[in-house]
Amino acid sequence: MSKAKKLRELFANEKIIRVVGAHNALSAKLVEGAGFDAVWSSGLEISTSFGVPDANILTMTDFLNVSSIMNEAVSIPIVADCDTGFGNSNNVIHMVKKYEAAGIAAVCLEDKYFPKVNSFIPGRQELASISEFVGKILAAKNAQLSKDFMVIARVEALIAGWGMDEALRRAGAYADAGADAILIHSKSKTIDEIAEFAKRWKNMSPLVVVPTTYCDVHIDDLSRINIKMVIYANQGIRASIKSMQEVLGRIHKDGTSRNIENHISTMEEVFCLQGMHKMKEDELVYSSTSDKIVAVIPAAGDHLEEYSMKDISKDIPITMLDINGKSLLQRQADILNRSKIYDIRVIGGYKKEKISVEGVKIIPNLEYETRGMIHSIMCALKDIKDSAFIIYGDTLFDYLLISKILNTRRDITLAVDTSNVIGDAGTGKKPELVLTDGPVKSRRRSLHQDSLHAVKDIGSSVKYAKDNLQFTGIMFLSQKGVEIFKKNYAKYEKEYARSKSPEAGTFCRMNLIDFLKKLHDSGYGIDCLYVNSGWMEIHSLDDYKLACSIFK
Ligand code: SPV
Ligand code: MG
Repeated sequence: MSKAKKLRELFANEKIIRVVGAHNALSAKLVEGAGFDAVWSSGLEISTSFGVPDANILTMTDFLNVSSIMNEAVSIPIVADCDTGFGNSNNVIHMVKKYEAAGIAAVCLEDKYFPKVNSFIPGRQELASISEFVGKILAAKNAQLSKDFMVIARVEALIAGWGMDEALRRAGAYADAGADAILIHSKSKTIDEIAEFAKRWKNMSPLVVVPTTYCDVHIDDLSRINIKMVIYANQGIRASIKSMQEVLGRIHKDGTSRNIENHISTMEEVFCLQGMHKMKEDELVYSSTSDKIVAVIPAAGDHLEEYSMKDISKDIPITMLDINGKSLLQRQADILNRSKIYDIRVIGGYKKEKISVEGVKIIPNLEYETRGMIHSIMCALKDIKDSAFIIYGDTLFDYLLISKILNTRRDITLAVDTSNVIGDAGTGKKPELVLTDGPVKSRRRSLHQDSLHAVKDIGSSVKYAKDNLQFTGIMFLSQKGVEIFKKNYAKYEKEYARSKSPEAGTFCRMNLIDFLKKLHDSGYGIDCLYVNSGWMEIHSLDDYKLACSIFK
């Protein structure tokens, strides 16, 4: 529905129409947000915002530009203050064409001489002749294309001191010429003048008022005397001037903005008004090229089995472990963001309510206590159609490792470490081992010409030996890789649901490495990217201390 039609419907409605003045997209949005019916594109406000007098100093194009910007920013109609029409009837014809084309619902013309001066400025308030102004109304109504576009005629006789009879005579002539409504303007301190006009007008056409000087009047009183539209023309800009002056004065005086912080809008409110959140949603939908990558971080389990971390990880999931002022998850997100990966989904279970990092989505896994990590991963992966990184929740890594693995572009790629595998000594977590078709001999310093090698075996069937490779907990899946994961997970789930074999129980406790082993055994190619630095896992207190010493 056009905005002009919307405004027509408001006029057809019983209720009084409430309109507020604005001068830019932001103030128009605030008018809409406060629940008003329409925006008054105020000549006074726009002139003030440009720092010039409200006296036809700005051009029609200046006013039209602002009106259009406001119109685009809100879904309620714009009623544009067009002063005297920016010249004679020729200018009015041009003006109506332009304003209507811009989607403005109504224009308001006042019966003063060009150049006008704001109605509240004493002295020169010169009225045009009735015939000249009637000519402008006729021109305007003739120029409009749609029947819904409205032309409001503004009577300035009371402002200019020409009396009630003259005001009524003029209003009658303008209504006869086709004006859709009459704005009867008054600078009286009380409603009496307007009430007398309204009484003698006998509702011949809808009346519009601007209660700036008679601000005591209540909307119900205006309704009672048959006013159809009320325009609070300038209260918005006056509020912002006062508020900005107070805040700026205080910052200047105090030498800090601390004291006014609670009296000003939050940055979040600013972003809301910009439409930032909608933009972010759109970005996810429309900027998802084939290059889009989602990071999935399983972090549902507790770390209580590791004795040295028992006290530290009792109240928080390991992903929220504080590493010198930033959580582990935040440090992961920072590196991923640097690699242009913004869609990060962490699977939470144990103490999941404690997980909070801006921009990171939390996906709950309620079965984390009874099921293995692959189920956690699938909680997130099931909704993903793009490529995905899978990264263990207790793993830290650097930017280079992520860029390297991104360049591989295989379907399933694991980052595996070629340096000496940290053994299964004492309480340490068992390393997840991999055998590849490449050189396996560990070395401190290495240069791999081709650092991608196919998996020959993986998981618990690989015997621990010094020169085996260790899975880092960082894996990349292409779109096809994600599909392979989803398809096979669903297949195994079905198989185990039907079978009574002891393997059914192992499916429940299946970890990522077991799942990879099954994929490998079923013939899927899994590639390993050789790395020998750039990552660490935080499993024990020593690991934690080491991480804290790295991130100063
Ligand atoms: C405006 O807002 O520009 C008006 C209303 O024309 S008034 O300032 O009251 O004249
Ligand atoms: Mg004005």
